[in-house]
Amino acid sequence: MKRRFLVGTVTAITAVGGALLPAGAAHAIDDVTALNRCTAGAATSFTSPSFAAGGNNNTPFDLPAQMFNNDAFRITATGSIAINYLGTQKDVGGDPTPAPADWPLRGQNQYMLIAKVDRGAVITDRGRRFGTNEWFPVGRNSGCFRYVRPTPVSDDDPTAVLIFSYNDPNISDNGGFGNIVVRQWFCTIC
Ligand SMILES: [Ca+2]
Repeated sequence: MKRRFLVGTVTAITAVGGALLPAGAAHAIDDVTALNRCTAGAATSFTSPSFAAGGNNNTPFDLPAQMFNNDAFRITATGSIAINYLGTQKDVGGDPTPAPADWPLRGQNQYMLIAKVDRGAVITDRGRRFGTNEWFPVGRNSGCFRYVRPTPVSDDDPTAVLIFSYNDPNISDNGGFGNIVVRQWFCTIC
């Protein structure tokens, strides 16, 4: 799958990444390079338009240039959802109360925006690893995180999608939507 390499910004992004690479860079070095570009606030390789993630369902987002090993991401969100039929509003950042064990993401803010990947895993800026289909915290700002994947994107193992939901044990009585923007920094050594 060569689709990414048709994107015009790749050359410029690679040059920025290369400048950050020390001599003799090995595979592991690139792990922090895309992440460094994210952390430094460098120009993104891709920024999505704002899109809605409904409070009462799971919303998939398919990256147009796919998700490659060592890509970095940062997701921001605004707005609020209704978390019950009474219409009680909760910001996408959720409540500071940690969610109990039977909620989708134990120990994180109740009702916050959460996400998962259907292939591969993510490692947050705090070093926490969330595997395939494990919800990870997003809220108003996910911070920079790295996507990892042991096998390349191929027809046999196609691209991953990000899936958004909310840290609520029952999303079926929810309403409204959060507004999401996904930022992506392409790996230089994928
Ligand atoms: Ca609910």
